Parts: sequence; structure tokens; C-alpha cells
Amino acid sequence: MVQIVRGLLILLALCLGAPAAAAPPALIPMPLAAVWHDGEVRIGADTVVEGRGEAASTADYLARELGLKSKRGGPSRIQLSLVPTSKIANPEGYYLRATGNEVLIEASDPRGLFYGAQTLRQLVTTKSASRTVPNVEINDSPRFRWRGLLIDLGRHFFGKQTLFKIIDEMAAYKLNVLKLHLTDYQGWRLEIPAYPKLTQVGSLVDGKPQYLTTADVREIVQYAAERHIMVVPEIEMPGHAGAAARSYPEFFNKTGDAFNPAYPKTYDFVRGVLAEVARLFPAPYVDFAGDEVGDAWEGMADVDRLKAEHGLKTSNDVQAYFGRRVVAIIEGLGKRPMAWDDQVDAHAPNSVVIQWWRRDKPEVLKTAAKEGHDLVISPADQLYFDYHQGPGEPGAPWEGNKGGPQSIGKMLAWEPIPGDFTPEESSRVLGIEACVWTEFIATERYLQFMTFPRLLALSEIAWRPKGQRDEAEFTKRLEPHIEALRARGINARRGEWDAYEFITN
Ligand code: TNX
Repeated sequence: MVQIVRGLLILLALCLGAPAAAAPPALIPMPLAAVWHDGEVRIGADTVVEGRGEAASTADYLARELGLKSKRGGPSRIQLSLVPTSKIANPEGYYLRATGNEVLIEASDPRGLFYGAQTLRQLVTTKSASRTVPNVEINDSPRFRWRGLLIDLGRHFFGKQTLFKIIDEMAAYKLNVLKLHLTDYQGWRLEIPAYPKLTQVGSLVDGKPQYLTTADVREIVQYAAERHIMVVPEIEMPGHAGAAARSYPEFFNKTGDAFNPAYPKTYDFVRGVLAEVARLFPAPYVDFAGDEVGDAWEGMADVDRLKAEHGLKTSNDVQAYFGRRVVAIIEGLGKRPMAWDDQVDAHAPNSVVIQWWRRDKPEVLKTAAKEGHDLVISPADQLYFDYHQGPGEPGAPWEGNKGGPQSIGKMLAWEPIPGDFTPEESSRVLGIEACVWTEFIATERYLQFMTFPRLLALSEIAWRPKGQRDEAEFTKRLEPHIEALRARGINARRGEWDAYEFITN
């Protein structure tokens, strides 16, 4: 009798514990379309990963990530193959099917295969000792082709090991642009052999040089390229240039924070620096920033002469003049210039990609779109990861940062393309980019705390089609990812209680 009761109890426990059908894995970003079926593909040590020709590098990457070494056909296999664009039009799109003893990933370009492989990594679940992939059919492709993250190395320096970890996570979540903000008042972080003082003087922190060598850059660019991430350099000019001014004061204004636009040799210096930048970074874009100059040139006789000569009335006119010359230099180097939306006020030519950040100036974004600029959208309220994440949590204490915490909920509620954009204007939006400014971020642990998991919400917004997003549903989907990030050694924020570690006063 006791045995029967115990048996019934065990049966009852099993029924309650086992849901009718296992919930699908919590994918981020959520694919465009997924149809789940009963059953699963078993992944064992003998599962073989196959990919020929251009698919081989992704197959190797996937085998490495999943710890699969088998080369011979085992009982199950993962097959990666390239198909014509007539079958899958978007080079970043892919088709994934798991059924029987095979997982198939198809794409028309290695990028799409890579994103299919990232989805597969998230689909693999471990139950006791064995790993499985649920039977599924996925058709997927991204909304935006620019899915970016900016890391500010100028204010506080972070070296290549920190960047490699971030690149790994960007790849896992299908982001594809890493912008490096390499220079600012506090430091110049990029070796330029022709101008050694930039790093000998301009990179010093408490007397110690802190910068990326040209060899470091090559390594970072390569590491990112293997993960289909483009590294875009940002070299600040004419403002935010204190570190360069401390190194070569002859090319700068009196207060030592902005380039001198009236001194002819300034442009040789700019060309010399940007030529090295263009050589080091294969990306087609060079970002010259062009933001927040203010009245940098007041009381400079040579700038007054320049104004008289060229009919420039205001400081803004001077900035426009300088901007046009820098644009010509960058285009002469065979690259596309990129700058912040301040350059719209400075009438930058429409070949310049404009990055919109001043969320209180939607009219500037509209003007840029009307003028025919390509656009990257980075409003401070939603995409500045130096802002605090919850009430009372640490973050940059800026005046403009009073619109409440920059929570995941706030990010998800946001639609990147303004409602009044015409279809033509909308088509100029390349995508979105979040910014990790580091005035107040001095350690890798805090950098990661501010970046994760908001980076996953960035991925969701950049990848998924326009539409309502359910914060509760996303937050639930996020939970296992936060744990997985932490298991990989990333200090992802779980909740407000994690912030106490960083509250210093
Ligand atoms: C504005 S975005 C800046 C950065 C600061 C950031 C701090 C932009 C063009 N300029 O230099 O680091 O705000 O939130």
C-alpha cells in the first residue's frame, strides 16, 4: 500500500514537473519567423560540423564554440551551406532547420551563415549529460544593417583583452559595428608613428602611457572581422582634442582643446594622422566626430583673419569651413566621413554619414534626412550606456540625463525611425548604435555592468522588425542570457541590488 501511494506521488510529481511541450529556447534577438516541432536533434561529441568553401570558416568557428572535434560523419551532423541570393536575398539572413539527425543552416553569404550559427549556439540546450537542439524551422534576417556599439577609450582606456570579450558578445547577439572613440581631452589612445608625441605625451595617465599600438589595432580588427564585425575609428576634431593639443600645441587653439583651423599646417597634421588611421582600419568609414566645439576660437587673430578672408561670420561658420576641409581629406583617402549631428548645423556635405545623438533636437535629424545624409541613430535617452539603469543607481550625472533611468523597458518602448519620416528618409537610416561613454567608467567590471544586459536589448531593437515589444516577455527571455553571460565571466547586471557595488558615495 505504502509502495502504491509512493508510486502515485512520484507519478503526480512527474506530471506537474513536466510541461506538455518544452518551452522553446529564449532566443535573443528573436528571429523573424520560427516554427517549432516536436522532437529534437541530439548533439554529441561525434556530431560533425560540415561546411565547404566559403562556409568552412563558420563551420570551424561553430565546431570550436560547441567543442565538436569530429571530422567523420557521425550519427548526427550540422551542415552549413551557401545558396544563391535568389533563395535568400539578405546577405545577413539565413534559414535554419533542425530535424531528424541534422541541423541545416543556409545563407547566401558567410555573414548569414555566421548569424545562423549564433542562433544555433542559443538553441543548444544541455539536459544532464546530453545536448539537444529542438526541432525547428527558422527564417531570419535583420531589420538594420548597422547594429553598433561605441566604446569610449579616450576618457578611460580599455585594452584589447577587454575589447575581445565585448566583440565575442557582440557577435553572439548579431551586432556588427564596433566604433572605437580613440581620442578625447583625457587621452589619445592610438599609436601614430609619424606623430609619436600623440601617445608619448597624449596618452599618459598618472605618468603611464595607455594606448593601442598599431599591432594591437591589427589584432582587434582581425578578431572582429572573423566575427563579421567592422571596427570604425573615431578621431575627434576640431573639439574634444585636449590630448592632441598637449602633444602638438602648434596645431591648436589658445585654450588647448580645439584644432586651429586658420593654421595651414594643421591640415597636414590632420592628413598625416588620418592617413595612418585609414591604413590601420579597413572599414570604409572614418568618423571625425565634429561635436561640441563651442567658442573655441575667440580672441585668435589668425582665426579672425581666416573669417575675414572667407566671409565666415560665426564660430559655426568656422566649424563648417574646418569640417569641409576634413571631409575632403577623408574622401581623398578613399573613405566615407562620419560625424555627429552637430555637423548638420555646420552644413556638412551630404556625403557625410550623420549620427544623431541630441534627442532634444528631432528637427536636426529630420533636416539631415531631408538633405540626403545616411543616418545612424543614437539618441542619448535610449542608447547612452553611461546613463543609470534604475532609480538611485550610478551613472553619468549629466544635466540632460534627467528623463529617468535608461532602463531596458525604456529602450524597448522606443522606435528608432521617427513617425514623420517618408519611406525615402527611412531608407537612409542605416541603423542604430549604443554608446558607452567612459568619463565615469574606470574599471572593466563597471564597464560590463553598464553594457550588459542593455546590449541584448540593443540587439533586439536593431534586429527585429518594427513593432510592439513586450517588456515583460523580453525580461523573461533575458534571464537565462544574463546567467549565461555571468557564467562566461561577464559582469552582467541582474537587478538593482547589483548596483550597490558601484555606489561610492
Ligand atoms: C555627449 S555624443 C558627448 C560625449 C559624452 C557624452 C556623455 C557626443 C557627440 N558627445 O562626448 O561622453 O555626451 O553622455
